[in-house]
Amino acid sequence: MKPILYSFRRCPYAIRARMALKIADIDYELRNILLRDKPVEMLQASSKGTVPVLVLTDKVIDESFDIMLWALKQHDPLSLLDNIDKSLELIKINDTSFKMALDRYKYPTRYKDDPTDWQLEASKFVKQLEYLLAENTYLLKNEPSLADFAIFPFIRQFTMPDKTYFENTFPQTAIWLETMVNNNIFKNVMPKQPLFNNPDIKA
Ligand SMILES: N[C@@H](CCC(=O)N[C@@H](CS)C(=O)NCC(=O)O)C(=O)O
Repeated sequence: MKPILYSFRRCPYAIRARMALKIADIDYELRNILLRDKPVEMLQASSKGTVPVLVLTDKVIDESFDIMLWALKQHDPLSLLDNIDKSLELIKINDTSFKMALDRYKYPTRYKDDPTDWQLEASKFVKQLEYLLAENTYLLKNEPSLADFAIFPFIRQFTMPDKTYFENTFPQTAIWLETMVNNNIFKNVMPKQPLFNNPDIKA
């Protein structure tokens, strides 16, 4: 059986998982879903109800970073698993304090907070990236590491509420993001695909 990936196209966690599977050249069945219409098969595999979920013959992996690690352990042509300590540090901040602030900045009505406070809070991490990107083309060296692939889908979301603020405040990060979104690996995993629950519709 091929691995099955439940995924929502625009989800940054699902994007990082799809990119790792692509880099590792893993042949898998993509089950493209909408968060408001989760397939029973997915919820049976993982009751958490989040994407991505990777179903393998012997186990289910329902954390995006673990899917990245699993994929790259199969095949790691870009040597992304070499010296990952610094990547791990950045990814941890991305996935915890930055993601929390990002959600509150992006959905102010959902959280009933002042989005400017959360813009400032989320900006602390982006500022850290900006310093790193003053040193190298990518976050940790002059070629992409695991951190670049794991983090940029979230920075892409950070640009959405106020692109001008992002570009003016973080010019190096803006250049880096542009490079990452123009990378063929990202482009390859982003086209709309038929929905698993409704194959006549592409989303
Ligand atoms: N820690 C999880 C988080 C995954 C996650 O929160 N995904 C969001 C979509 S971006 C989700 O599925 N949310 C469930 C929902 O909105 O119903 C991971 O890294 O895979």
